[in-house]
Amino acid sequence: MSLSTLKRWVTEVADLTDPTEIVWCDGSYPEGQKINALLVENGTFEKLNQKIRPNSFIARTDPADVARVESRTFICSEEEKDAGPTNNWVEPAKMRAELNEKFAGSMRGRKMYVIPFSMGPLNSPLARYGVEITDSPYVVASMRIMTRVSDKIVDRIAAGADWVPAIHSVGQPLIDDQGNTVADTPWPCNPENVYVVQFPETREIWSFGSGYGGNSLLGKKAMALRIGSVLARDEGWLAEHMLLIRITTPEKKKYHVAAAFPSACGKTNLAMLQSQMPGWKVETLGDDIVWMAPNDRGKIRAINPENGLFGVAPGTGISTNKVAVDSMREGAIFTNVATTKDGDVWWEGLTDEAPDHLTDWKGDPWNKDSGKAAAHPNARFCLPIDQVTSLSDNWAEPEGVELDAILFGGRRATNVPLAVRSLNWQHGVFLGATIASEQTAAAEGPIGILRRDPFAMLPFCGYNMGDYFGHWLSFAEKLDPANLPTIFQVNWFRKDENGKFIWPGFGENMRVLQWVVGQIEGKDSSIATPIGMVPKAEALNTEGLRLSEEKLAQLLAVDRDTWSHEAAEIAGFFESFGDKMPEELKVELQNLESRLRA
Ligand code: OXD
Ligand code: MN
Repeated sequence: MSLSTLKRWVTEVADLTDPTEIVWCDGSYPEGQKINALLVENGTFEKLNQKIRPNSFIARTDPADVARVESRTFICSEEEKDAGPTNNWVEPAKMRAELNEKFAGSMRGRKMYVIPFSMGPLNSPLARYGVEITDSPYVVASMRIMTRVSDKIVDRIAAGADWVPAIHSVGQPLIDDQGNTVADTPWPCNPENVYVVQFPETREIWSFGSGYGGNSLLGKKAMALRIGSVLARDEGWLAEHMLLIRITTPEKKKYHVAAAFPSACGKTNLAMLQSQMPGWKVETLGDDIVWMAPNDRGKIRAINPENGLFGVAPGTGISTNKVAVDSMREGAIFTNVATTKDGDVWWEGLTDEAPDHLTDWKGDPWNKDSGKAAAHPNARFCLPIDQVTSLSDNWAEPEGVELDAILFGGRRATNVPLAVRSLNWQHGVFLGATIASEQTAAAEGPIGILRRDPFAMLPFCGYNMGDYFGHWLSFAEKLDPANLPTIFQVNWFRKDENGKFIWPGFGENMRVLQWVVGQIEGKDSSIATPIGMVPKAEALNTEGLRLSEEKLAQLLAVDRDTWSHEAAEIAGFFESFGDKMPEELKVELQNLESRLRA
């Protein structure tokens, strides 16, 4: 591709959307100052108290534009079977016609920003470039944090680098069809007409109607995961919904671990875990997305392609994730949180007690008797990753870090033990393919109501998940299996008969990481069960925990009856992929069934 292709595309989009002006972003500091000032002037941003929280802002969205819209997210492959049963699909030609109609004149009266960005360090062999066009200054401000925005990317495109085109409009023009000027609102959007569309063959992204998060910051879910997974399939790497950490042992050995969990299962917390174990340290490399590829030593190396954090605020607090709270002391954008009378932020879980006299996320007065949440449950904090106090010094290594282990997890009140080591790569892929998270927390009895969320990628895989499983399996053929990371399954959420969590979680998850490291180092600390290798009770460090022998046994138990039910349920799930389901995983299921019978 070339500069003329990029320029032609920008002109075509401008011809279609009809903005007043085209602004090329360069990623510079003055550009950031200017965009933040404009957002304050527009009423989208409110400046927080600069003494308490310097250089930080709060945005309150339209109450109808508060989350990713999975029902309006589409994978428009040429053939429906290539989107697979887990994605919404519309024929590309039909979708293009609909989008052309929506985008026609959609930027009238607004500026159109062109944002050249890199996912990954610019000079990394794993980096990929994108260009997002948007009519939302909030998107510009957020993309500047979440990705590496730079005019250098335009130079690289001019020199022939590939790039992913991504078009976004809030869908609220300021000039109507009759040519009359319409007043702007602090959070322009068009929630009745949301589209988040990926065209995998042409590697394009089109997003309309929403200004929020993954719907509009197109480097994140749309490019780094949906289009990213397609690039990864075609080029022999993996684009995953994972955190990335480095663990240092008392012997100063370093291990790199990636972990996939569905939303609301504690990815950001694990990424920022503070070890209380003498000599053990955990450092952060990423909290949401990992790209990994074989290196020339035949190992899997990994990068975090993002440059910032866009984390869920509620539940992030001084007692649960102090690192996150310390890291957002300045230079942060908060969205849909509550504000205090001093001009600071607050949300449920930040502190045990809510302060008096808050303004809630909708801008209304709030107090403890209001009977509703002060912050929206999906309220977010957005900050540059280099502010994270637990950041690892190698987080932006262009070559990435060599991965030692991959963890898969979900929220499971029953059935799934605290930790399981896979028997081999193929069995590990089976563990990833069968991740589930309970929709309801109660779920006592055999098996709760589960949503299968394979590899925590259900809303993010850009192609047929059956093919995606096959792609994961192929790494055992491409690389020496001895060089592949060891795959584990973990579950912090098992409950006892009274519905109480058995495991304390949070910082104590370090104890599970210690066991994981022991397994990588070949320690004799696990026993075989039908579902894989589970920690020997005496091998798990429980010193100082109030965890009886009986509770520990409950945490590690593998019940053959409930697992037989689960195996039957997995069989049904696998059937939904028809002939796209890899034989190897059906064999893994049969192996599980026969181990359960043995
Ligand atoms: C998500 C996110 O929804 O990271 O997974 O925003
Ligand atoms: Mn995520």
